Amino acid sequence: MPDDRSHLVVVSNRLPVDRTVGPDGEPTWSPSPGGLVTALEPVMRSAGGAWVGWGGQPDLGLEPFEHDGIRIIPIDLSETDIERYYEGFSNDTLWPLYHDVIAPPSYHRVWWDSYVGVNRRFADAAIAAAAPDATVWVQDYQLQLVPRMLREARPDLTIGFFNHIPFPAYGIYSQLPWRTQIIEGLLGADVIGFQRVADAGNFTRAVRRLLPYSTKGAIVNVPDGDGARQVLAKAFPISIDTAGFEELAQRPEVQARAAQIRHDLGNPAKIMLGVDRLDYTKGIRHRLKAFGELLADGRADVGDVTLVQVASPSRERVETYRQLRDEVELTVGRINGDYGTISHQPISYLHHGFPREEMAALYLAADVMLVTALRDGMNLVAKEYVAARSGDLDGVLVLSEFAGAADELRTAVLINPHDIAGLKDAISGALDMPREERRRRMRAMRKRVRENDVEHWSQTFLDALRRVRRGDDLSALGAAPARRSAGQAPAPRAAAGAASTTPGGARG
Ligand code: GDG
Repeated sequence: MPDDRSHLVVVSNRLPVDRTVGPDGEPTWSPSPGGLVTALEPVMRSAGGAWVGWGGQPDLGLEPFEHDGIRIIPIDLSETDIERYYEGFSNDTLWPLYHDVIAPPSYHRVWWDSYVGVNRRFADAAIAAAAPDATVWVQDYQLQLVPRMLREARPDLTIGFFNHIPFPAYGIYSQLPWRTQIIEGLLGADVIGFQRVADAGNFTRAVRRLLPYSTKGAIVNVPDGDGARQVLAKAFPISIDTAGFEELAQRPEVQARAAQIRHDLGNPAKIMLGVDRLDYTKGIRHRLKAFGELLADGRADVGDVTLVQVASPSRERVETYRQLRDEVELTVGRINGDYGTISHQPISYLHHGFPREEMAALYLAADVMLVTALRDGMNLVAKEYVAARSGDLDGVLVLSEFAGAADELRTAVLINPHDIAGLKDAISGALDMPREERRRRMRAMRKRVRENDVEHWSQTFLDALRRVRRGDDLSALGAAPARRSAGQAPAPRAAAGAASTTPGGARG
């Protein structure tokens, strides 16, 4: 029997494809939208890899299959798994906790038990799919226990983990009843990637607080047999298929569509755009509040400025998300009722997803892009907007400093979304910004998004993984001077063969 195991296996909660059943009752699979898929698909296709993930619906009972050059290995989730592991522990415990408790996290032991069990199933599938000495790249907060499970079963594997969302400061992280198990799960990896330098720092600080392992800069020394192995915990800011997006935005039909959108909105002088999953981390309410006040103050006029808000449906069975939808739609209704005219609505609100071409046309039509996240791992929308505007070097990006993208897109109009007065001034300034300044800012951002595209991101990560595994000198990869909180002692947790803790050092 031929060995169909793969040398590169990606493990993520969702498969990169969505299942739809046609009128003839036959299921078909199409690429699914979303940050992670956008990011990894090109790498996987070129490597002929396997992708382990859930198909998005309960109890599908599917066998592995091939799709567009990628071997798809579906994991079955029952209704109970979805409630406890996915909607519960992943999206109602970890998601709010890791986004700085913007919404209160719920802690339930049955959810945790389900998280452990489902992580085990993903790990087992990856173990079966991986060829000897293969590389397994685990994605995101839903699967933080998988790296250790893989290492215990298959020490031959090279294991990477990438966290797409922020990693919170220890004062917040420490709420988690299972905080040590999660850290131990992650430390099964050779490389743990984060979006921002600050996230990686928060992680290594959590390691020092919870385990008697030494750290040196980005390196964590994890006991392994009689010795220790080095784990690299470092920022690898994710990006987009920049060239693909630039090409899309240059297509004549997409440009024509952008002009049509402006026309259909009643030719306002300025179009502002928000594109988000309908999620409380994205700061949609803050954005609406600022815009509503600008209209109330007479600093924006309904005939002149239109806000297009795309709010893609998300996690609709989680109560916090239902409440958010109600609040957002109430606010949109109020603003449109208060300031709308027969010919103009201040807000064009769209609670559904769009094809990529339409997204690109929206980016091209938007004079001002509003990214007002209260906390966001990266925010690919910000980078897509920049790539779409590479051709005309026009448009203004208003970007929250709480989004990972703010570390790279320094010439955006950076805002604190909690500061409504400051946000109003920033929006007002963006609407009035002179052409030359718009060009200057966009040009600098274009340079950055071209240099760090998704291919660069994945190659840098996979290269770091190879180097750690080979035991290379890691100083070039971020083994900066040791850091430890003043007077901070590691938790007295015995671990046989644990390396000594980092001596003295800077602040935490
Ligand atoms: C997580 C982290 C991190 C959205 N609506 C439609 C659509 N999209 C696409 C966007 C963009 C992606 O989905 C959203 O990515 P974001 O990065 O903005 O946000 P999350 O979904 O929260 O992603 C985030 C990301 O992972 C990657 O690491 O940046 O911080 O939270 O690509 O364009 N695409 C289409 N139609 C839509 O209606 N075609």
